[in-house]
Amino acid sequence: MAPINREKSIKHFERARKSIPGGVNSPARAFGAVGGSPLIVDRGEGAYLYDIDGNQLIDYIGSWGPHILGHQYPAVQEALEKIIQKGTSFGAPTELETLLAEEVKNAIPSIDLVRMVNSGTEATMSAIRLARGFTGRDLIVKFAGCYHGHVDSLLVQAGSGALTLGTPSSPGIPKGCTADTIVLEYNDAELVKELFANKGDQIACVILEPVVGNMGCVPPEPGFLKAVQIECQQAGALLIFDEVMTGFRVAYGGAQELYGIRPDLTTLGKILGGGMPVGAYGGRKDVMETISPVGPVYQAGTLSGNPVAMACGLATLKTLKETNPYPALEEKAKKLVEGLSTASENAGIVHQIARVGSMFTLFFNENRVTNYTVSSKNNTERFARYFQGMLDRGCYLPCSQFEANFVSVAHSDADIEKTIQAAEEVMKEI
Ligand code: KE4
Repeated sequence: MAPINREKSIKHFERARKSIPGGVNSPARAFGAVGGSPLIVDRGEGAYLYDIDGNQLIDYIGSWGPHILGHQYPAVQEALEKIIQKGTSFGAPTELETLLAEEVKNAIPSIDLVRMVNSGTEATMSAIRLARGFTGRDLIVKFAGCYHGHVDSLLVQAGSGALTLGTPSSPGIPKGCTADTIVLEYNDAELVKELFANKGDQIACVILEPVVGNMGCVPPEPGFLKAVQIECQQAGALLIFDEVMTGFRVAYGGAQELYGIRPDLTTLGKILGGGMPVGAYGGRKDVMETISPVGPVYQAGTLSGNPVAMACGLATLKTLKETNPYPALEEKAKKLVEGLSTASENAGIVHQIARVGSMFTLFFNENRVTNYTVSSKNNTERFARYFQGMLDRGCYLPCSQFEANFVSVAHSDADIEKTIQAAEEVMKEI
């Protein structure tokens, strides 16, 4: 079959590289792991992206998570067209911020108070500072393979061995920024218990993705989240669920609704903004009242709670609450991953598939992926061939094996069928 025409994208990307580092405003979009130039997108409509070469692509990235309703969902567009008549930003409180905060509290009962920021990174950075300020402790714990944004203290790669004091995974981060960051293996409750036995009274918080999306989709093993929560509670450390990706995705109340765990703090983003730049952190009243101006822990933001972004997020959350698309999303995503798995099996391709609700990853790996040690053994060369083959058949997947795919309300049965058909062909040639 004829590959899609990428001529204008390739040409424009060369122009972009002359003004923007690597031609992108976020490295995740650069096709670094799959080769070639990224497609330059002209517009999104429903389940589709249209690039500047006029290709229609079934979109399984959804802007890396926000577009659970699909692109240009009518109620969201209407809310945006209405709010823009009033202006864009005032640097003063608006009613919309309160309305969205109330909707977050309604969706996520563990949140008593919530502060809006402008990205998931800002949310996790603020939550970490708050946990340290509230507990008076310095040590923080994260898990290899979990990504929480480009926060200095969280850009840490696990060294060898199980219990590792973090070493920065990027130049520009002083060792002091990560000296108090401990990195453990996800889904290993024994390591968590061992750490808390040794250092529990020094630990400010544990931050984790309750369903990991950033090493590919990795669900928590039974009992893991509860074990972490018990260790935190016994030691007086805070449990932070980073639900930037899972919030309003795997359930309206996020992974904490799905697994019945109430963290002390939750970070949010992506769907919360409906495609506009919004992040948030919230949780226990006594903890959140440590944040300025009520308490001494400082955090601020010029555009935090921006009315345009609030309107977009509020329309998105109201639609999700009123329409409850989750059962249908579950069925649609289940059908898709079953088709992808059958296509892989028919071609004799060793693979694993992990799915929680409408987020999933097809791994080219011989073993079930439960942590980063296993995920790091993914066959990334095969993934690159799979990605390009699917793209040439009009299916736009996340451009890394270490990401999650997202199904939206807008994906039709025909889109799912077309995707499965494409996989049937591609798996035979990779
Ligand atoms: P942002 O700062 O990119 O809004 O959010 C950071 C973040 C925090 N926590 C989790 C669980 C996240 O997944 C993210 C961001 N996710 C990546 C993709 N997996 C965003 C894509 C990108 O960096 O361009």
